[in-house]
Amino acid sequence: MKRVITYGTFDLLHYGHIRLLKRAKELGDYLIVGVTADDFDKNRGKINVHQSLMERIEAVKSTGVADEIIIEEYEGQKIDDIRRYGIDIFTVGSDWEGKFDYLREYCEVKYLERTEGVSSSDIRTENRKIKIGFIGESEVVVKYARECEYVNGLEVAGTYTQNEKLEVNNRFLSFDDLLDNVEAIYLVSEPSKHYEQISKALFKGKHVLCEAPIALSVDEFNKLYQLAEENNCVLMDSIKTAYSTAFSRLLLLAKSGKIGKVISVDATATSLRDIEIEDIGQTWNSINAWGPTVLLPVFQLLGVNYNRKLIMSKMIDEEKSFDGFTKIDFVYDDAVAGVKVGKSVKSEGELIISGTNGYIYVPAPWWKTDYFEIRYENPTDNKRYFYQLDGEGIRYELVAFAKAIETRKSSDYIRIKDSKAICQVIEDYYNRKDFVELK
Ligand code: C2G
Repeated sequence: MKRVITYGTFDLLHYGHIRLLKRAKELGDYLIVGVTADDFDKNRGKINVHQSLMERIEAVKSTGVADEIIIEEYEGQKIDDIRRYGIDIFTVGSDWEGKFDYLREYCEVKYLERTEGVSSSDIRTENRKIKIGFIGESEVVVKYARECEYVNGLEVAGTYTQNEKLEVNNRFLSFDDLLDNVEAIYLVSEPSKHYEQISKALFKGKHVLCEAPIALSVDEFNKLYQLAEENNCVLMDSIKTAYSTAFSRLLLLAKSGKIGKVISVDATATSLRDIEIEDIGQTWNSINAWGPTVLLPVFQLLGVNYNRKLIMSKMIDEEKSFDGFTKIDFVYDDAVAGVKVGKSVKSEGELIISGTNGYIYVPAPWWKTDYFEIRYENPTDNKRYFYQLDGEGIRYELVAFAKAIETRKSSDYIRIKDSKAICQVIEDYYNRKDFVELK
């Protein structure tokens, strides 16, 4: 009996895939199909896969062509599989011509002609790309626009910035002009402008991805969400850390009891900058620049219903509410949290989640990490975790935004209640509620 194996993502199964599977089967008597695991695809840069592993497996199964389906989870697995299943022929489409010649050492390798004119990418975007525009004064807009290149469903229309020094393609002369030429925007303007700009965009039916915080008060936040709903638009907080694989995995591990019961979450993020007094008002203060990021693990692990908090700030400019450093302590029924942010104070940018059995340690800069450790009393029990992180998580965030637009369903990486709780902390900071000023 001749045994054949083939691999693929098989996202949104189409005629091209089915033709390949049928021809693969005809090469022998028994066909094994390896369907790629989500992580495997993410690691090899396939970030736009629409269907889950289970959906893709079901689709392959429903063709009735495969005799057996396996999951492809790691690099190098093909050699293992060929040996394990006693494979005679390995086959894939001609788009891989030459790439798997190294397998000839283990079995016969055949490239089958790819079916022209059909691809998952085309089906995904229905031949349509979402036009996105960028608004903001910092280098961040350039970074985001660049990351869009990795996201199939998005097309950069241009940027509106008052910063002459930014090197951007296709500069729009006004905010309105930009809005009229796009379907969605990414906003990284100074937070005091968010409310007005987001309202304007939503009124015109444009989807918004906004660098957190979305608004400076809960009232404004609620109004914006209502407006988004009325206009059938997506409104999403942009906190790139939420989309990093390492970060979402460590949350899952902490929630599944790997370190016992979580008792304390401590997060620090600082970026020391020379802050010119005349720039204050244009520049993000510490709480806006870093607050949403450090608050994310606190709210995602301990929830948003804390009993008490204390905000302690060292001001650079009292009148403009510009903090050079802020520390916030939270008290929950059964746990505590502490966050530190700073633009005129430097500290170790680490995240530590302390539990009754051990702790999770994420080294600086934890907000863009691909690595963390779980540490125990007995160091031989310690475990290290490594993950791929492309583009600081920005491209995964853009994929989530594009997906949210297509499905009109907000992504669940950052829950609305977390976004709202972040706005509440920032509102309290501005209102000097639960607040102590350091002299
Ligand atoms: N295919 C095809 N014609 C198309 C599209 C795809 O013949 N129009 C083939 C591909 O060449 C591949 C299979 O269908 O053999 C599955 O395609 P994908 O889902 O795109 O998977 P791919 O990324 O090619 O994964 O380890 C993974 C494998 O190496 C291949």
